[in-house]
Amino acid sequence: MGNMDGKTVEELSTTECHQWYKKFMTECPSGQLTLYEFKQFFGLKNLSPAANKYVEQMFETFDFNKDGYIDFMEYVAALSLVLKGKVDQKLRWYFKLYDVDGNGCIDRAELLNIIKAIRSINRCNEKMTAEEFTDMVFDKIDINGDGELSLEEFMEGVQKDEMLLDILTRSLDLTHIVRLIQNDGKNPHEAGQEAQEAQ
Ligand SMILES: [Ca+2]
Ligand SMILES: [Ca+2]
Ligand SMILES: [Ca+2]
Repeated sequence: MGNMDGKTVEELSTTECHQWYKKFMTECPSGQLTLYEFKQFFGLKNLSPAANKYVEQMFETFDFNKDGYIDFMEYVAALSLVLKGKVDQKLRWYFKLYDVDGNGCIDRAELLNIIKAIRSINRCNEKMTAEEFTDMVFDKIDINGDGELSLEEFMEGVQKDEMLLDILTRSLDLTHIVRLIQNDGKNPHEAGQEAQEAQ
């Protein structure tokens, strides 16, 4: 679980639920979060086109009933999955998130765009370029070598590889958001830096 705060991962207590509700209703009094509000909620500004697309895709996977809004139940379901879900539940969800065109496979272009988007959102400096990283992932887990990752290849490959699992988990690290909710308005950039230093 990498740098996740142990306590918040374990259990979604009533207090936490209440804090999340407060945060949700403060940011979104109508109770229905639009894409625009979603970006504000998560403090996402001045995104690159790739990052923007990633956030839109994330919004769509959180919008379970596909009505174009995230309501409080969807918000709680999404946060619970991200914070408390079992590895295979999360991986299924990542797969859906990464398979942008929804054809049941992740191809190279989809993965590359996602990696670029994640990097621009997290503003992290990695040793490998996004292209090198994508090549490495395909070398490792595209077992039949057809240039696409099936759900099976993705689930098995990532679970067997601690490094990939760690990177994917970090790509959706909501630690700073949880802190923001708990601390009621602490600067997300400070929390983000702490998370990076802890690595
Ligand atoms: Ca909805
Ligand atoms: Ca696809
Ligand atoms: Ca394949």
